[in-house]
Order: sequence, then structure tokens, then C-alpha cells
Amino acid sequence: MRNDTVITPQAILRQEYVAPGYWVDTVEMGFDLDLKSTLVANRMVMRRNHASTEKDLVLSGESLKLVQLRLNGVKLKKADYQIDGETLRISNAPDEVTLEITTQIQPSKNTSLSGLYASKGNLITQCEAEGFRKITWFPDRPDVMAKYTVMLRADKKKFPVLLSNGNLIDEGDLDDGRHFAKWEDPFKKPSYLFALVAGTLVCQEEKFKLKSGRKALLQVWVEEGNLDKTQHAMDSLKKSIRWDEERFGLELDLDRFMIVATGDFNMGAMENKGLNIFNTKYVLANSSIATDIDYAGIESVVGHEYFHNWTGNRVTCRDWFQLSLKEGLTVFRDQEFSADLVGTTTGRAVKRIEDVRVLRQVQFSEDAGPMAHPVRPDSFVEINNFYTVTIYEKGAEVVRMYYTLLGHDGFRKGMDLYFERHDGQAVECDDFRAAMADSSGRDLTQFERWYSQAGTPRVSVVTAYDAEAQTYDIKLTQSCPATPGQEKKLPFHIPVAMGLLDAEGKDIPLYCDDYPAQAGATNLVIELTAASQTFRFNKVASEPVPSLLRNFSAPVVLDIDYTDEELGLLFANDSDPFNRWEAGQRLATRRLVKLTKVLQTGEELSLDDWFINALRNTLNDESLDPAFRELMLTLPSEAMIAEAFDVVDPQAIHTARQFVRATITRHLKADLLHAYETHQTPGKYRPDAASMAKRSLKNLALSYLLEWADESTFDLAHLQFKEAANMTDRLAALAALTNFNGTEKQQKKSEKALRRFFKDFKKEDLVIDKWFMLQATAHTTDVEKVRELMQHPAFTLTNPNRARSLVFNFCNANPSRFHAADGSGYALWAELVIALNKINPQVAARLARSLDRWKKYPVGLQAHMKLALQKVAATKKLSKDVAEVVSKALAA
Ligand code: B3K
Ligand code: ZN
Repeated sequence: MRNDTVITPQAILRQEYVAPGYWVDTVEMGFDLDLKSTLVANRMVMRRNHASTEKDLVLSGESLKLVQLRLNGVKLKKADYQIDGETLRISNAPDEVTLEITTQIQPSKNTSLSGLYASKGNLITQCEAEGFRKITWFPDRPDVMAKYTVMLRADKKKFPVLLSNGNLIDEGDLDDGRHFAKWEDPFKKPSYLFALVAGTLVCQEEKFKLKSGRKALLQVWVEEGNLDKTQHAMDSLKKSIRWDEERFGLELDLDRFMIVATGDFNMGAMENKGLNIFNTKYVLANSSIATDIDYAGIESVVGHEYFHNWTGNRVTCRDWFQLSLKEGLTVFRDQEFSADLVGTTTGRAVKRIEDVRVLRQVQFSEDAGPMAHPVRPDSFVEINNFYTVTIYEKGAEVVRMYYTLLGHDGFRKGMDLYFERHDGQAVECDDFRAAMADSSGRDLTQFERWYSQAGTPRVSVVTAYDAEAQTYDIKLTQSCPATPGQEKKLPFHIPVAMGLLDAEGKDIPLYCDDYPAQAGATNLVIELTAASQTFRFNKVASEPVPSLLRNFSAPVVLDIDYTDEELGLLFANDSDPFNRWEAGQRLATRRLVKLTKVLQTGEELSLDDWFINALRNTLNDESLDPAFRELMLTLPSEAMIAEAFDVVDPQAIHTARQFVRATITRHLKADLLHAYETHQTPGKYRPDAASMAKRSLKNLALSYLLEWADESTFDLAHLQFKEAANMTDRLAALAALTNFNGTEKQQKKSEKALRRFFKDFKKEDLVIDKWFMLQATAHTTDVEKVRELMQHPAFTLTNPNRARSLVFNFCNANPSRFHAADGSGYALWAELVIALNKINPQVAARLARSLDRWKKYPVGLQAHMKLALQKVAATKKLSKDVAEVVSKALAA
């Protein structure tokens, strides 16, 4: 039952899985497409699943007008079936059934952007997870896989392009100015992979030769006027196809692969079979509208969706609790794809650090809050709420741990076995683990706990050196905090990649009692499986500095007491670039935490020269990749610093971090200027790794320079803004200007720059999103300013990208302003969640998550947050999406 006034979300349990009562062999669909009213005819050939305990024929449907229902040719009367909410049930149906259903739907009224909806006069579908039931009555669950044939009919002028999954087998004209296209998908698929697109679109296309010699037609479809922005997506697609052939021996199985871009989309993109539908944000790029980060995002999302063709589509999920089976694995694959494309060791490390930053900042926080859930959840109210960083990013870490444990070739063998066993099936996470275990002969029983236990494990370290015996002991102890519904946790199987550094910072050969086969190696993966375990290293001539969890080999928090000197040694020398960066983050966090506390007592702030000098050395170390230096010089974010506190004071954290940034600039101004000047990228814009690296260091230097600015540094930013030859440089300069607290005259100039930017790019939605985002995240932007921006004619809540650019960015990425002491930020949040709930429950529920961690704030703020949460919870007609999030938060 949908809840109207009170929150009583009904949970679905993993343990209650029942196989479908009927399988569907074929689906033939006919669409008479129209924005206002679309008719959908659906003929399914079904057969009883004798193995199921479900005897009825059960279908799901939502917001459908049922026009007709026929079973084996006979029209059914109302008494022949029961409709209860979203379920249609036919009892006593024969074993073999041909069911013909006609429904009528209203795409232009569908603002949820799930099912069939209208976007700028075009028709688009989004069916994952449960959107297909908004198109027709269907056993809309991923374990029902069928072959689809789809006939699309529409007005030829309004909808000249008609696309669906698979191959185009027929097309032609009809009467009354209408035309048709018939598509056939040769592969069985679950309904969530169904897609259609109809409208006015143009495409860039190319024939691409596959490994086997077969040629496939690749197309990128966009709105008219955007063909100058599709090349990068096309290039990324070709690279993805090549990479999957080479790295995993997986070839494109279709003759045609299409990408369609739409500006109205709930998430990044969708892997529908042969017809990927993308948010324009992950397709459209050229040097004047897209930044380096956008280019990298497009490459990885195009890769991600393409890789789903095997991990997700050919082998899919038995039920939605297994979501990470496809998502964790596919994120791992896209991470590896991006890393392989850069190729160099530091390039790979840069990518790894960026990924780990997201994991720690967002997933660790989720794992410590009211929405914490295992990688394979046990229950949910609304599946769309479980497309989370835990399922995706932590899921990818779980896959990466197999890779670390089994090695490159061992992992590949496991993948090969997985496809050999399960191609064409809908399976569980356990099946993937079994393929990894069986192909390697390793016992991965305990590894299962990574799927079933939520929470971020902590590993604490105690070391002991015996100079006489020349032994070094590392004692690792693991624990995992309680999470909702899971009080006690059992030990995890944790791979800890490690090395030992001598006093010069060089790796020493390792002789560990437990790993005789690897004697003499300088890098070792030790496996922590017990609650506490001691690893003994022999032939250790002097007390070493341990480098643990290299390359972040497991998603855990490592508690280890390093001295500043030890961290300095690691920061300057560790052969593992990830841990070099990590040492720097520890040095910075230590200081930021201390300064935040000092601020709370009102004492004077100061920063030690030793730390500043360590940063100076890194900044000036020309032997280091500039992208790596940029990461080494970037302080932990305010959200990351907050994780170090039991009670968070967002204002103090912000002030402390700003103090450190300003102090660094005061001391390193000349060095920063030098870095700025020597990392220019004149000439044509190139989105290659080397140029991007230079721009990232240069623009970091610029943002630092404006923290301790005089007239000339301000002018530097202003000049860069005016003369930038690409969006990366233009946006970086505008961000620096927008965040700058200068004289009134300078302030005026910054405001003028913002206006100029808007005027120059007002026709580019993706750039206007950046314009809102910049202001949403500026420290100068308070709640009033956000309200003012919401009145801007270019703002709308109905477009998810626009809503995210202003509202989500303010609530999630401007903590010191959002958490205003008077609670005005939370009042705004409540209004917006309630408004969005009416328009688009999925997007509303995402925003609702901004208050997840309310228990971590001082009591004064907590009281305001609780009121805001209660206000949302008491809203009439609250979607189950939002109800689940706020009720879990309130129960915390
Ligand atoms: N599988 C889709 C996400 C669908 C989200 C539904 N709420 C995109 C992806 O992960 O590739
Ligand atoms: Zn995915």
C-alpha cells in the first residue's frame, strides 16, 4: 500500500525470494507513439515455471490504463483477474499462455523520468529498475529474460527517428503522415534493459571493425546543433570496445550499438541492450563547453555502460539485492579501463587516489549513517534508493580485492569461468564468488562477509622491532562498528598490500614467516582473516617504517600511530604512490583537526614550517607527474575532515582549512607562481593525460594564489578568465574569482565575470549548470542567495541536472553555509524535498539523503534538522522513495 499521511514503508526481503511462476519466452510489442497518449500492445508467450511455489500468473503495472487483456485469444473479463495496487494476478492459468495486453499511457504527464516520458518533444524510456511496469503489465523482475520484437509507429514529422534495442529489421511509411520501424533484439534480456527513443535527433556514425573481423555500426544520437560535441563520446566508445576485447576477451555481440543523449535524465546513463541512453552531461563535449573532468567523466561512463553489455546484460542479476553483481563489477572494469588508458604508474595512482577519495568521503559516510547497508542488502523499501556508493563503489572495491588476492591472470581466469558458466543467466553475487574460488582453487568462504556485513572495518596496527633477533612484528587487529540491524560483525578476509621502508626510504626485501614463497619481495599481500593476527618479518637490519594497505588494497580505515617524521619519510619516498599521497593526507588531517579544535577554544592559529616545507619540496619536484603533485597539494575536503570528529562543527572546519590554505600561499607564493607559469598549455586544447595534468596543477596553483592575494594575483585570475581558450581554464579562473574575498572593486569585477559567463553560454544547458554549481558551492553563497538563484529564469526543479547544479551542490558541497546556525539551510532543504517529491521521487529521495548524518552535529543544529526531517516525514502523498530515507534517518 502506498502511504498517504504516515510513513509505513513496507520492506522487501532478500530471504523471501520466490522464483517467477511463469517464464516469458518472447515479447512482441507495438507502440503507437504520441506525447500525450501512447498505446502499447504487448503479446507475451509465457510458460509455467514448475519449479516455483508461485502458482498464479503475476504481473506488475503502475500508472497504466488497461485497455484490453486477452489470454490465449480470449478476452478476459474483470472477474477473470484481480488488480491490487501494482499487482495483476491471474489464478488457474494454463501452463502455456499467450497473453495480449493493451495499455494506454501519458508520457508528457510523466515527470518521474522513469518509464516512457517526454523530453523536449522527444520520447525516451528509462526502465531500470522498475520502469517497464509503467509501460505495460509485465513480470517486471530481472530473472525473467525474454526475446523482444518491437514495432514503433509515429508521426513522421514529429518523430522522424525511431529506435529500440537490437537490429532494425524493417521500416517504412504508413498512412496519415506516419511511419514505422521494427526492431528485433537477438538476445534474451530482462525488462529493465528495454528501451525506445523517438523524436528529432541527428547522429554521428561510424563502422568499426571488431576483433573477429566483423563490422559494427556505432552511432551517437544527439539533438540537432550538437554534432560538434560527439567526437569524444565516439572515441571513448571505440576505446571501450577495444579494451574489453583485449583485457577480457569480450567482443561486442551486436551489429549496431547506439548511444542517445538526453538533457532530462535521472542519473548518468543507462546500459539498455544496444541502445544506451545517456545524460547529455556524459556525452556532449568540446573544448569550449567541457572541462577536463567532463572529458574524463564521459570516457569512464561510456566505458561503464558499454562494459555492462557483458557484466549486467549477458549475465544479469537474479533479483535486485544482487545489484552489486553487475554494478560493483562494472565500476571495477571502468576504473581499470581509465587507468589502462593512462598507462603510467603514476597515472594509474592518480586515478586510484581519485576513486578512493570518493569512496572515503561518500561511501564511508554512508556506511556510518542510517542508510548503511551491505554490498548485497537484505531488505529495501524502494530499490531506486539502493543505487548507492556502497553498491557501486564499495562493490568495486570488493571486486578489486579478488583481483589483489588472485593476481592479474588469476582474476581473468575467474572472469572467464564466470562467463562460461553463466552467459544468458540471471545470477547471484555468490555465483561470482564461486567462479573466483573454483578457478583459483582458493577458499573464499570467509570473503562472503564483504557482501553480507555493512560498515567500514577498522584495522589497527601495533609493531615491535627486536634489534637482536632482527625481527619485526606487525600485529593487525580488526573490528567493525555496528550498523542498523547488524550489531555484531565477524572478521573479514582483508588483503593488506605492504612494504617496509628503511631509514633512507628504500623498500627492504621481505621475509615473512607466513609467505615463504614470496621471500625477498619488496611488496607483499598479507591476508588478515582473524580478529587479530601477528605477521613476523625476519632479517630486518634496523627498525623500518611500515607502508601498509598499499594502493588501498581494502576498503578499511587503518589506525596507525605514525610520527610526523615517519609520515615525512613515506610522503617523500614511498615506492607506492598511493601511500605517498596517503602520508601527506595524514599530515594535513592531523593539523586540520588540531586547528579546528584550537578554533573552538579561541586560541591563536599557527601552522608549522616543517609541513609547509614538505609541501614546497613536493610542489617543486619536477620529477613528479604534475597531476600527482596536484593531488599531493590538495588538502582533505571539509567533508573528509568532518569524519575525524564525533561532533562536527562545519564553520570551524571551514575556517581551519581556509587558514591552512592561506598560510600555505603566504609561504609558497613564489613557488606557486612558478608552478602556474611553467604549466601552461598553449595552442590547441588537448584532453590528453599530460595536458590535463598540467592544467590541474596550474589551476590548483591559481586557486591557492587567490587565498593570499594582492592586486596582481587577482588580475592573473581575471586575465585567465577573459583569455581562456578552453572551459577548464575558464571555469577554474571563474571559480577562483567567485570564491575570492577582495576589495569592493574586485568584487564587482568578479560579479561582472559571472554575468559575462552566463551571457556567453546561455544556450548551453551544461554550462549553465556549471554557472549554478559555482555559485552554489562558493563560500559567499548563503541560504538567501540560493533562494535568489532559484528565482532566476534559468532555474527549474523539474530538470534533474539543473536541480542538482544548484540545490544538491549547496546542500552537499557547501557545508559551512548549508549548516547555518539558524537552521535556514534545513528549512530550505525540507521545502525542496517536498517540492521534488511531487515531481520526481527518485531525485527527491537523493536530496533527502543530505540530512543522513544529522546525529553527528551539535545539539542545536540537530534540533533544527530533526524538525526539517519531521516536516518532510509528515508530508501528504510522500513517495516511498522519500519515506524510506527520512524514516531511516529519524530512526537513527
Ligand atoms: N544501471 C544504471 C542505473 C539505473 C538507476 C536506476 N535508478 C546505470 C549504470 O549503473 O550504469
Ligand atoms: Zn552501472
